[in-house]
Amino acid sequence: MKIGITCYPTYGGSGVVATELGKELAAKGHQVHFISYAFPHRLQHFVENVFFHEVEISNYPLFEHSLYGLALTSKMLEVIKYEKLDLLHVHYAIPHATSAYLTKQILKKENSDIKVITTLHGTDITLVGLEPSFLPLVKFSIEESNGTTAVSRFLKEKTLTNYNIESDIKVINNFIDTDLFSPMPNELLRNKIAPNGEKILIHTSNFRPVKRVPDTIKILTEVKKEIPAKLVLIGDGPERSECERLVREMNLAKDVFFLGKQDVLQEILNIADIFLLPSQSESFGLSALEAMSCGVPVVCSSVGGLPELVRHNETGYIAEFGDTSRMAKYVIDLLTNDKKFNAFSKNARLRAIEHFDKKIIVPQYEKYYEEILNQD
Ligand code: GMT
Repeated sequence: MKIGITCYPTYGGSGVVATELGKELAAKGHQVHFISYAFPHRLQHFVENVFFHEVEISNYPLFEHSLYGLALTSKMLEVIKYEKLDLLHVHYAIPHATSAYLTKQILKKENSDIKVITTLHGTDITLVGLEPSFLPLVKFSIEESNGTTAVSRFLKEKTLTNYNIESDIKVINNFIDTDLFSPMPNELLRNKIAPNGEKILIHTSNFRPVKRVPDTIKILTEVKKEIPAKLVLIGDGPERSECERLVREMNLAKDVFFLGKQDVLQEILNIADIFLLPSQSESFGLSALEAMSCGVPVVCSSVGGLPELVRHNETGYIAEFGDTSRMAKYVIDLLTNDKKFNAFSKNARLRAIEHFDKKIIVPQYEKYYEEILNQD
């Protein structure tokens, strides 16, 4: 099969899922063409059967604002025609699903067609898409896709109700390479962060307000009252400066490590005892799955798709969003009970392997592609 994949190429979860999917499909013999404004960061180097087509953005002086959606449409048209694609799979509805719709319409005028699948990831539905100016466009673009998938049951239900969508949505969960993200003790790195045997809490995100990163600092403060602990924060984004300010103000500079954007996440996740995800909104929580796959139990909020991923009292703990005291209690509970901690760690790893391994999920996409291609 020849598949075009459009995604945001940088650090967001949707781009990670799209790129890993493309790599897996290519390894299975499909030809994959990424169409985006930059080289997907998880692609890193040459991969057989994978091609990259960069969307060129015109600098014409009249266009004060970037015409990305239109430039993307032009590139989609070009790649579909010349590479003879069977299918276009776009990740994140805005503006990708709309560009794909426009591409389809132009092709129809030329007596040609392309099947479009849109995968909904999160904020395209729960945040940006709900803005009144975007809502009708997102609804239309989803309904005009030949197929739509959502990364959790929560996201499917949210889309059906909030947008009053008439077409069906298939749930295909996010996935992980459980061989790559696996338990690998790294005492050297661990000792650098926690030289006196302190426990290590970790959080990775894009530091957007929905992630509630300051809550991880509040949790650390509570935990430190009972157990010596450190907090490692990975990633970057709009709230990072505020978090750094908070850390200075609370005199925690020696206990909180801001590592910025990191490429080899699995190595750092492996030094952690607990992964924190206190988000206000989270359609799936890929970062939590990455931690679970490394055998790190998760303490998170009860929002969105997180309860579909994290099993309360089994692979981690779930608390009301914003209830940092309860989250801290859960962390202390786990970190002071070795037997329970080891069981949770084993359960977390097992859940990743049994339900979210790439070997289980990628064939679900392939099957769905066949289904859509065989539709009239
Ligand atoms: O939060 C991000 O880093 C990006 C964001 C997005 O909208 O692209 O992630 C969403 O997609 C991920 C991959 O499917 C999910 O694991 C995240 O839960 C989801 N983020 C939110 O819902 C806030």
